[in-house]
Amino acid sequence: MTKKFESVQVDDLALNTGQGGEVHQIAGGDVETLTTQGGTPVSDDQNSLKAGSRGPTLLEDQHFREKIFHFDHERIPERVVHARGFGAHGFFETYESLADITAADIFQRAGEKTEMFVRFSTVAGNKGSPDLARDVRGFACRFYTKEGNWDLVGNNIPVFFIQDAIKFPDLIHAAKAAPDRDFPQAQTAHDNFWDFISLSPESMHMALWIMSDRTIPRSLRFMEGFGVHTFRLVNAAGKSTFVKFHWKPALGLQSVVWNEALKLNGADPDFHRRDLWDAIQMGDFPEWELGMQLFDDAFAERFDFDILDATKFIPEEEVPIRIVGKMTLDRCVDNFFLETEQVAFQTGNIVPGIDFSNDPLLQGRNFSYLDTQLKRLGSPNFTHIPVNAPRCPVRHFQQDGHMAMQSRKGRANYEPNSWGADIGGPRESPERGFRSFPAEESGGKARVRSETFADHYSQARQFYLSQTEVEQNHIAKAFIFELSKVETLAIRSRMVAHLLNVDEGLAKKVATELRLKDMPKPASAKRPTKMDLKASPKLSILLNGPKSFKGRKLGILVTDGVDAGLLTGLKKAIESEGALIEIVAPNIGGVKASDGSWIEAKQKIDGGPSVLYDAVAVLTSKEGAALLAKLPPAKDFVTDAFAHCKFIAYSAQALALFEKAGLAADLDQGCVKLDAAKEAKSFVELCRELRFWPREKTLEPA
Ligand code: HDD
Repeated sequence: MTKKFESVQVDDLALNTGQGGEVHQIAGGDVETLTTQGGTPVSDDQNSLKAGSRGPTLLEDQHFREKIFHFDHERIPERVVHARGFGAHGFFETYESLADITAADIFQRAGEKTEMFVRFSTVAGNKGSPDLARDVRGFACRFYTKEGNWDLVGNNIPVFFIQDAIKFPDLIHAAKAAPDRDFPQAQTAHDNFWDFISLSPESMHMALWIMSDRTIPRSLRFMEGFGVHTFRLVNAAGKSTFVKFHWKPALGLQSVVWNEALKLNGADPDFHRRDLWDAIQMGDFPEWELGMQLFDDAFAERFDFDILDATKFIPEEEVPIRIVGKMTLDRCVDNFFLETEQVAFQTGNIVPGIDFSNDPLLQGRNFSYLDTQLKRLGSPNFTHIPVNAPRCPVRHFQQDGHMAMQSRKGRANYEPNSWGADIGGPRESPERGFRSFPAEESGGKARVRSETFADHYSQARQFYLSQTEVEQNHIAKAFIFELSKVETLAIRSRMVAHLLNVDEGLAKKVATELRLKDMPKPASAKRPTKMDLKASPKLSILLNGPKSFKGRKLGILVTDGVDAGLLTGLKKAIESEGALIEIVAPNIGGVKASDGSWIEAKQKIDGGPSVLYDAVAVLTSKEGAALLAKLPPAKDFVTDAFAHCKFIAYSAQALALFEKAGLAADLDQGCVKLDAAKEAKSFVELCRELRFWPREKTLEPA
C-alpha cells in the first residue's frame, strides 16, 4: 500500500520561533543532532552569526558559508537530450540458457537473477517539462552482470530519425526550443522541427511512428521497449548471430488520445512518474519480458533492407521474437539525484558475448555517451558513484582525478611490473576477457551513405497500413495538429509531398484539413516505395492491448447520498480485476453515503479531472446530481470522458449531470446505467476493451 503519513498533532511540533537553540521535538522522540559536513554539531540553524543582534554577518560563520556554498553548487548540467526521466531498481530473470548463441554470463543459467536499474525519459523537453509531451520515450536499461555492466539504451520505438550519428546534433537542435526565443518547449509542433524532417527523407519512417499514439503512452508500464540497432551475440566458439532486442510489457500496450494528453499535462505534469512510483509502492511491480529476434548473415542478405540501418525494423512476422527472460521493477530510488540523475548509461557498456554491429548510428553513440558523462558528472570517476559501479570486481590501474573514491592499494600502478601476483595487480585474460568479433572489413575511406540505406518510404507505408482505422485516423490528426502549428506554408506542403510517397489517402486527408491551396507533387525519391510489403499487425497498439483492466484506474465521482451498496459493488468488481479506484468528490474531505457511512475522497473535483482515469463512473443522489450540474469541472469530467471514448458508468440519479453537459441524448453502448451492484461486474468486463472506439466516428463532423 502507498505509505500514508502518520497524523501529527499540530500542537506536538515545537514551532520555530527563530530564536534558535530549542530542542526540536518531533512526535515520536528526540531527533539526531544536526552537524556540518565536517561532523561538528550545530547549535542554531535558524540564524547566521552576527556581531550584535542587529549587526553584520561574520565571515567566520563556517556553518553558514558551507551551507550556502553547497546550495550554490547543487545543480549539474541536465542531460542534453532525455533530460526528464524517472528511474527504478529491479532485476532480470533468465528463462533459459542461451549458451549455444552467446557467451554472455547473464544468459548462461535458467533462473539466474541479475540486478537492474532502468530510467525512462522523454527526449526533447527540459528536466521540468510535462510527462505527456508528444515525444519518443527513452527506455534505458542497465544489467549489473557478473562480467560487467551491460547497458541496453533503447527507446519505445524500434526505429530512429537518422541513419548516421553525425546528424544527431542537427536533429536535436531542430527538435528543441529555437535558440533565439527558447520556445517551444517539449514539443515538435513547430517550424524548425518539421523543416528539418521535411528536408531529411530518411526521417519519414520515424515521422509516422511519432505521429502515432506510441508517443503518448498511458503509462510507462504500458509501452514496449526496443534496443533499435542490430547487435551481435557471440558464443564461446566465436560464432556470431545478429540480434534485435525487444521489451514486451506484461500489461499490454495502451496510449491516451491527443486531446487527453494536452489536458493531462496541465492536470498532472508528473502523470507518468507518479503512476510508476505508485505501482511500485503498492507492490504492483511492473514487468517486461525480454525478447530477441535472432538472425544470421543469410537472412541479412535477403532482407529487403539493410540491417545496419536504424531507420528500419524487422517485422515480427518475418523473424519471430524469442522470449528469453523477464525484468521486474520492484524498488523506487531512495534519492532521485543520487540515482536517477547520476546514472550514466553508455551504449559502449557491453559484456563478453555481446558485440556491436557496424550501424553508423550506434558507432557514433559509443563516443557520445562516454563523453557526455564527463560534462554532466564532472569527473572521469563517475563509475565510482554507487548507481554506476559494477557489482562485480573492478580491477585496473586507472587512478586519481576529481572525486576519486577508490584506487588500488600498494605501489603497483602500472603493468607490466615485476612485483609478483599479490602486489603486482591484475592482468588481462585472453580466455575470459572481452574480444571483439573479428568481422572482416575493407574499403576505401570515404564520407558516404550506403546505397542500401536509400529506401525511405516503404517501411513508413508498411507501418501506416499495419494500423487499425482508428489508429490511422489518429496519425492523420497528429500530422494535421503539428503542421497547423508550423507557420511556414512551404514546410507544410513539403511534408505532404513526402506523405504522398507513403499513402495517398493519408496525404490527401492532411492536405485537405490543412486547406492547402495546391496539392504538391510527390517528393522525389531515390527508391520507389514498395507497395506490396505485408502489413504487420504486431505494430498496432490496439491489436496488442491487454485482455483485462488490470493496472488501470477507475475514477468515481460521488456526492453526498451516493448509494453505498452500488459503490461497494463497483469497488469490489474493480479490485477483483486487479485495477484501482479513485474517489472524486465536490470537497476533498469526502461525502456521506446513503447508509450514513463516510467515503473519503482522493481528489476534489477541480483537481481530479477525468483525464486522470482510464474509465469513469458518476454515482450520485438526486440532490448531488443537481449540485454537480452547476459545477463546470463536473461537467468537464463527463464531457471529456465521453470525448476521449472512455467507458462511463452512472447511477440513474446522475443523469441530470449528463443532461446539463448536453450528452444525455448521445449516451451509447460505452455508457452503462448501473441500477444494482451486481451489474458492476459486467461494466468492468466492458472496461477491458479500454476505450469505446466506435464513439470516435460519431464525434467527428460528417
Ligand atoms: Fe541517445 C541519452 C536513446 C541516438 C547521444 N539516448 C539517451 C537516453 C536514451 C537514449 C534512452 C537517456 C539515457 C538515460 O536515461 O540516462 N539515443 C537513444 C536511442 C538512439 C539514440 C535509442 C538511437 C537509436 N543518442 C543517439 C545518438 C547520439 C546520442 C545518435 C549522439 C551521437 N543520448 C546521447 C547523449 C545522451 C543520450 C548525448 C544524453 C545524456 C546521456 O547520453 O547520458 O550522449
